[in-house]
Amino acid sequence: MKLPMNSLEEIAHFLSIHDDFIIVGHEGPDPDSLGSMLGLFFGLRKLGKSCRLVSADPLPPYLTWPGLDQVELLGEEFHPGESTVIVVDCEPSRTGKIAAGVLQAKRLVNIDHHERGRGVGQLVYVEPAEAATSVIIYRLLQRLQVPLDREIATALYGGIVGDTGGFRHANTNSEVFRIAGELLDHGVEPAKVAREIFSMQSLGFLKLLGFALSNLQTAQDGKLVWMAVSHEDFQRFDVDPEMTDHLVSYARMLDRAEVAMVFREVSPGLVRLGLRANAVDVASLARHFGGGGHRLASGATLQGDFQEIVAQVTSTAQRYLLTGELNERHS
Ligand SMILES: [Mn+2]
Repeated sequence: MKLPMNSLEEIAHFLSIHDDFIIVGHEGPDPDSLGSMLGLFFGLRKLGKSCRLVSADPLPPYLTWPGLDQVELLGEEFHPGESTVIVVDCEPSRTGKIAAGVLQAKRLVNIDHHERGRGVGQLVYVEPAEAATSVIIYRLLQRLQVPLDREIATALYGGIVGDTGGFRHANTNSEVFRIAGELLDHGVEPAKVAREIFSMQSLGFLKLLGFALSNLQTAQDGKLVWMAVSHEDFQRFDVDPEMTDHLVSYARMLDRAEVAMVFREVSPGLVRLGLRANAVDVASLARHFGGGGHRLASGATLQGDFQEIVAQVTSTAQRYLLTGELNERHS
């Protein structure tokens, strides 16, 4: 079902007639969230607007894109005052500790590319057909006639590289390459961007990865593969669990894998489930456990005993792979 949505033209017009913005992305910011925030930030600044960047969670330490130092880290105390809040790459409720403040905004704009959940705001543009929110921001800046520069191009290119897995995921299309090509013409250093996103791993993470891989589990002849890392494991390797959502990209390397899952106990009893698939719709699996996301890349957060959650989810996933059916929502 298609919910009412504004046109990009309407979003552009709205941004052009307002002057004071706060841009926020999702909790646990990733390259597309940050790339969208920064691209829009520099673009609106070029139009003479005043603009702030706010995140509820710390930024990935390995990214060195221009403008990241401008991001303010705020929590429950966040209040937008008179500013227009623009939420990018998620729905407003997914902005973490600042969500209550975000939802109090007098004017709220929501720009996203996740499967339509609840786009919320005076203006909503949610287009799941787009590979990255950074692509939507690119189109928006074009409509606003903002010329590209190195700052904007690096941010948007980084966002696209992040969400396409370095132009490898199913969302990679010719349009993505055309836009990326144009961004490269504005001073982006592609090798540096890719290395920062994919290859800057700490020694602790690589050792944790070795541990997690050596305990990899499979079912149905390897069609289903999963990795489970407890809170204790994260502590033992001295790794911040919130910075490890890319573990799933290693699990999915298994040759036969159709669905890959990673369970991370980020704090005692709080489990983040990451799901990836080559063709199977894992968004519905994620929704079954109270989460959401894209058809081939989704996730959920669950609470309870770690081993019980792993057992419950893997058995549901096995049944889902076999029958395509999900039982009633577990509580
Ligand atoms: Mn995204």
